[in-house]
Amino acid sequence: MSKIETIEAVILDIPTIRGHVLSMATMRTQSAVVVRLRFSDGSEGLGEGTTIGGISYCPESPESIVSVIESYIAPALIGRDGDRLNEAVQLMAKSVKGNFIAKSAVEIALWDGLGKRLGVPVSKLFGGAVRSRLPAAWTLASGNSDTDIAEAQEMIAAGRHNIFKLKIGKRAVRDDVAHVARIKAALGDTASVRVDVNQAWSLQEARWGLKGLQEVGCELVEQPVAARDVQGMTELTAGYEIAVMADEVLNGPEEALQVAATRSADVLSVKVAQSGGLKRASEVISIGEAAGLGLYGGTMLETGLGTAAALQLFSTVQDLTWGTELFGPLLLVEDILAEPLVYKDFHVEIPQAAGIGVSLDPDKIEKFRRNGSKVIRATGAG
Ligand code: MUC
Ligand code: MG
Repeated sequence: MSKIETIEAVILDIPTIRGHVLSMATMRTQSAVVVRLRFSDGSEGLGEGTTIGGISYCPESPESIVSVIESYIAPALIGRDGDRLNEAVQLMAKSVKGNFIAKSAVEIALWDGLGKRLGVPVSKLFGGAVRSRLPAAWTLASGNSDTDIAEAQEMIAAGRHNIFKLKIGKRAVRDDVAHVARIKAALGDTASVRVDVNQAWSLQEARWGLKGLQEVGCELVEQPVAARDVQGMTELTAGYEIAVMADEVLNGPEEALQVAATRSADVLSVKVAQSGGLKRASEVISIGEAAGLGLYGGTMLETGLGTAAALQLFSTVQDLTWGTELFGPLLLVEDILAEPLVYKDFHVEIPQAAGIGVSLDPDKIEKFRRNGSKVIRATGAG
């Protein structure tokens, strides 16, 4: 038995390399919640739960993630057997509704601990990796077309990325389409260009948007309308050739099933945090595969820690049709890993060590720890 003895959660505020302009917020800092579980046999597990733009992306915030872990998840889990991972995950689900990112952070740490105790990478616990690296897209979101073009050209020349996701939805639809057209024309066939609207368009705006985007050679549009507008997403998916991807609507297998049943997307953006953990994300993948939908490895712009966890799962997927966007650590001025993830030849490599395969640099944790953000040593009844 490997009893869960302590659960610590800390917020790190890490500046981004440039402003990241999204339809709902401009990020200049990423606030990541890092979780550490300690077990009675001396083993440890690390996890991360991160959202985007404070609380503007979804109902969870860095502060709520810490508070839910401290006040509700830790008391429910402390004293439980970390080797009985499913039991711990079911207990979390029973004690906490929603709050998928908080639960995911702890669930990742449970998998990391289990993998380390067994001496195998987490990918093995999901049946084994089928590849050792994955394509990684980069997001162009400087807010300026010329800057975005220069940035994309540098990325291509450096062999880092040749798939680009453009963040749009802040300007008028016509201006956004012109912005995408300029970038696609400058990059030509050397790159794949996609967009993410982050729910900003009405259905009527989206009809114009999708028509314009497919005419200028954009391949995919992510969450063009509100997550709750299932009917609108179904109409857009059927009405245009451009691929439509579901993102914010997906909080795990339940919504994946709804997307499949309503044909309200061509592609699922699988996000570990948004799904509520690695296991639920794997269920989203299975539903997508069974329904014949395309799959994409999404990100919540995690540090190298959360990114490594996602890599473990995504490395086991047979056909990740649209690749991944696991570039989170590269958007940060400094990552927090002892050994950074390796990005080369337009791919990111899957860490091979036990657990999620990475360890933290303690100096970086100290450097970016939010002022007044204490290390939580939660205790509770066993
Ligand atoms: C999102 O909505 O997909 C992913 C990449 C990026 O730049 O923002 C995220 C969030
Ligand atoms: Mg998105």
